[in-house]
Amino acid sequence: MINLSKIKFFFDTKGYVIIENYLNSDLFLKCTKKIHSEVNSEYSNNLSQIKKLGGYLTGNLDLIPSEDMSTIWNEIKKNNFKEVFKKLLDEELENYKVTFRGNISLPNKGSQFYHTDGPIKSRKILIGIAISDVNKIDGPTVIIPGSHKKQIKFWKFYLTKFFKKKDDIILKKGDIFIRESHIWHKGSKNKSNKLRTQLLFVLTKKDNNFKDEKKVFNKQVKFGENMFGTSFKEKMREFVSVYFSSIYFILRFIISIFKR
Ligand SMILES: O=C(O)CCC(=O)C(=O)O
Ligand SMILES: [Fe+2]
Repeated sequence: MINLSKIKFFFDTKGYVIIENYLNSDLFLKCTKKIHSEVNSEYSNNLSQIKKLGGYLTGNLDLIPSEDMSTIWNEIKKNNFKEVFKKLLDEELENYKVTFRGNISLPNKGSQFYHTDGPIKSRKILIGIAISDVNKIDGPTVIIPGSHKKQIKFWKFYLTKFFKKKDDIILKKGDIFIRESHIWHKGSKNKSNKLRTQLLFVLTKKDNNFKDEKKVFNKQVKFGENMFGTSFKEKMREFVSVYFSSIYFILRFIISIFKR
């Protein structure tokens, strides 16, 4: 039994929570096995295309979903997720729309700068699913607990970051990891020789124009760009961020001082 009050307290204080062994059905295991093998075969068969994607130099790429993600979403919902969501947010799950995504961190790469995935005012809830265990060497997501409580600029965040506690999100297959999108976090370096794949369900509040359209999926999962685009300008930006990271950092630091 999940202790809902305990996870609610954790979520409110830290801005994230892990619910252990939430998914363990045969259907979940079957889908994750399939996604796992598709990600691996895509990486070995299509590496030349993957190398062209924005995010490849950093080593953290987007996962473009297949229908299996929809099956996994149904498994989550079957497991009383409505109640968990209501407890955490005091809102109805039906009032949120879901987008399927994921993050693939490449072997010996994947280290990002700390960032948020959006401003506090456009609150989104992200549900990450480990499709295999994620230990310290596999490039876990790193979270700054409590940093969801107020909006803070890049320069201010980095000035105080060294004093802050960092939580590595270590996961076992089937754990779910729920977080606020505006919390400070990053993908850390994947020091293993395997791809680290995390599925992501992004929940956004439905607006008045919301229409429930049928989703069209790829036959199997694919890699997509992440954080950086694929244009020449974006490639240059990513190149500087990876190979001249201090220059990139200083520029971002200065720009953020003047940004409203
Ligand atoms: O892969 C991860 O652990 C985090 C990735 C991430 O935060 C992002 O791409 O925005
Ligand atoms: Fe992020």
